[in-house]
Amino acid sequence: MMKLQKFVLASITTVLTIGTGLAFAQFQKPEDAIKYRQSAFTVMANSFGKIGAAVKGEAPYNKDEVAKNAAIVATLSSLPWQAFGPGTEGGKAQADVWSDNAKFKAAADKMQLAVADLNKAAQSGDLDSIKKTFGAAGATCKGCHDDFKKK
Ligand code: ASC
Repeated sequence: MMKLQKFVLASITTVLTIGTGLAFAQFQKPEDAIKYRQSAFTVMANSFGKIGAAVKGEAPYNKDEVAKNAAIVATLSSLPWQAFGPGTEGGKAQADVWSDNAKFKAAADKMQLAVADLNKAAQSGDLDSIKKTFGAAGATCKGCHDDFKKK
């Protein structure tokens, strides 16, 4: 085999080995995955709730605070999903997460788009847009909970 081909093959093998290793190494036990996803949701809910207080007039609207919290929500919104892998059933997740995974993924994507919109509005500081996008984002949280979270 030519040197270059050998190098490319070796590189691909290395990347695949490391990638697969990480995928398995990330969560040693299902409980670790459950704790990870619940923790991500907990931190998101904390920031989302703070935005909610400002949106509902329960707390003064502070542009920087809302922008900071919206950025936290937007950043964390990509994290929980990797912790719903096969074999991690449990916690407050309904079995439908795994049995209807395409629908769950679609709901997850919808939420991530909605909180990205909220973040954009929050960075702009336009309270009307923040209110609108906050409502839309909250609806994606609730929709997914209705379908996939145990009461
Ligand atoms: C929150 C929170 C949720 C959503 C949802 C919106 O603050 O913790 O899960 O909003 O209640 O309907």
